[in-house]
Amino acid sequence: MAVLKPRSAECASASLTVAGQTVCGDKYFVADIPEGMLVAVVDGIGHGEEAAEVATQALAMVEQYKSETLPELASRCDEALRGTRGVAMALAAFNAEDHSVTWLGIGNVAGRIQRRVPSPQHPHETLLQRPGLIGDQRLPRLQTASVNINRGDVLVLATDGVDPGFVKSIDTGEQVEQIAETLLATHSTQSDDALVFVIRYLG
Ligand SMILES: [Mn+2]
Repeated sequence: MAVLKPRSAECASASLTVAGQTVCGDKYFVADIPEGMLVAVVDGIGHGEEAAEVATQALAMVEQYKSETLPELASRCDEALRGTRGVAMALAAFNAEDHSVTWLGIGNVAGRIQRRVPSPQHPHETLLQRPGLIGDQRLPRLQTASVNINRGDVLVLATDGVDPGFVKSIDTGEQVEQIAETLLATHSTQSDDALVFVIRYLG
């Protein structure tokens, strides 16, 4: 079974804590899974300790149930977070066997696949963000989408402390650390916690 070795992907993140708070309520998780790699970005609703706590709780569930399908995983998180303030969440699972990414978004975490070489067959892709909240009773129907991914393509997940215009500023020629730092520096709204997670696929 093909597995994404560390050298098959490059990852970097950058985050910003909103002024007046000491902890960031936006967090990420990344781990190997049998078919490749799983990435999660969550935005704990609100700011400060309580937001950070619910984000940590969500990612603990992601870690525990990382081998399940994305809708199952999101449902597990939703059940565990009932009664909390909830999180927005994006999940992306890389499959190194068929070179695909399956992803799912609930609430305001944006996702973008920026092609190294875009073409009519392989355009840039934007994650469908379903309205809603993980931890809410009224979770929308959990629908995943799958897209192919090619060597050198860059996937970015960003919380809503980052202006959606960030998608126009992704330079796939830069180092992943530099992409993350640049997007945060040029597109953070400054009125919310902000987190950017960047992966370059090298499978
Ligand atoms: Mn936010």
